[in-house]
Amino acid sequence: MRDAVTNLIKNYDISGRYLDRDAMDSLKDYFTSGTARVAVATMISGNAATIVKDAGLQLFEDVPELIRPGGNAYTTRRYSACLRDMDYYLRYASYALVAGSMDVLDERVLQGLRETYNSLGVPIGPTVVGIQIMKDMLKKMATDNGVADTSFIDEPFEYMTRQLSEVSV
Ligand SMILES: CCC1=C(C)/C(=C/C2=NC(=C\c3[nH]c(/C=C4\NC(=O)[C@H](C)[C@H]4CC)c(C)c3CCC(=O)O)/C(CCC(=O)O)=C2C)NC1=O
Repeated sequence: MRDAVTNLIKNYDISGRYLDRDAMDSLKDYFTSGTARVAVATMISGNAATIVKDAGLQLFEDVPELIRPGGNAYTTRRYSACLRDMDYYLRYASYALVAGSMDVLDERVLQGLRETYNSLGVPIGPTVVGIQIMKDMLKKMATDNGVADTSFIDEPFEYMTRQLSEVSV
């Protein structure tokens, strides 16, 4: 599992180069956004249960067939499994935000996930809707808490969305 700094060092080490101007720029970006990354991760930790619950309610309002008979989140067991998955996405997104790297998502969340979902009939489209709802809630919360530029929050949520949606060839 790597973060923005170890990723960069690894790339330079492979070609035996000293850190150059580009490296310094990207390190500077990472450290400059560090305070905001930690602030958002703290916000996530303190509000995770509420974010997951509210995002779930919003998702089931947007896609009500999920919790009707025949829907994949129908029955208490599957409803809870769905919210638990949302909680995984949120928690790992907070790790990826702090790390400034999507590596942890590849390693711990996304590997084999599409295959699992496909074999259990968990629909990807609505899962992505749930991920996007959490992203939007979080960005609003960050703005309300004085985080000036919330664009970095997009990255892990967009990354999971892209990886989940990717059509296999
Ligand atoms: C930390 C990494 C990690 C992830 C991501 C993960 C996901 C994950 N979600 C699962 C199931 C599931 N996932 C869902 C999720 C949903 N159903 C819907 O209709 C919604 C669209 C969606 C919620 C947004 C449901 C309902 C199940 C249970 C399906 C079943 O057993 O029939 C399963 C199958 C095993 C189980 O039930 O626990 C896995 C492995 N597990 C992990 O360890």
